[in-house]
Amino acid sequence: MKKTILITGATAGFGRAIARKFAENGHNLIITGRRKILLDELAKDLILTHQVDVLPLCFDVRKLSEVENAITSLKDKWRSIDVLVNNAGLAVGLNPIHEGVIDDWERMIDTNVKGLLYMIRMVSPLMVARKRGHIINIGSLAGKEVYPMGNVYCGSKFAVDAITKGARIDLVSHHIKVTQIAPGAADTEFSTVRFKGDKTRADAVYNGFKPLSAEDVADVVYYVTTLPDHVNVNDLVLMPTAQASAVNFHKVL
Ligand code: NDP
Ligand code: 8X3
Repeated sequence: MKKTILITGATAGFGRAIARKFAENGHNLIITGRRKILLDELAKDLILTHQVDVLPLCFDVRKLSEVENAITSLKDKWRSIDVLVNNAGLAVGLNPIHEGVIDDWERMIDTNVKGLLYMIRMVSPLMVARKRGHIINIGSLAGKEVYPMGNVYCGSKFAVDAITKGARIDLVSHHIKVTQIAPGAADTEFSTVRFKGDKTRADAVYNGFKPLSAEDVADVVYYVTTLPDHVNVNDLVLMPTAQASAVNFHKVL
């Protein structure tokens, strides 16, 4: 069955790979992000390559009015969202808490927590009305374990963990699946964003071991949407084989 999949943060990393994976499998997509050129390029490519319908929506998940406008102005054809992948998110900075940069904290909390909530608040009523749907939140190992200087990023992902559980409880009677996928280290734009464009520092994070790729994560996100109607993956921690915990890696340097 052809589904409609809404993916936030589809201009890079996991989101882009998730969009490709669903398009390869013939599903229609609403893709979002702030970088319009990248969104439009991806939409064009997926339409041409996979003959699916793709609606690019450029907005910032931190801005409630933009989220509201994006969802309320969807034409009927696009309102039947079967899967919402709440992927947009970021870490900014890696400082001990007493040296934390308040603007970094606000960007993380506004994006990872409030942006995710805004999306759920706008999309879940459409699912409730149809008595079907699947919300997939991209959490993190950082939402399971706290690591040195992870303070606020970890806090934001622990919040995703709790919000996922709460949403599942509230939506169970409406036949809506709620899943968290919590990856460990993955090589995307994530570390470049965290280190504010310092590529050398970002690349060093992945030295000496094979991290997850965006495609690894996309495969798992796709998989959880292929299960029978009565089966849900509540929570899935996905790790590189060479990573045992937030701070334990087998590195060969
Ligand atoms: P990337 O930096 O590669 O991609 C992040 C995506 O989020 C981009 O498409 C970006 O789009 C979008 N985004 C960021 N801020 C906003 C915003 N305010 N409004 C709309 N879109 C936004 O990172 P990843 O793919 O690695 O990260 C995706 C998710 O996975 C995040 O939630 C991250 O926390 C989580 N994660 C990442 C891990 C990793 O090691 N890489 C591991 C575990 C979890 P644009 O800039 O165009 O707005
Ligand atoms: C990203 C993984 O361990 O860098 O969420 O926080 S980690």
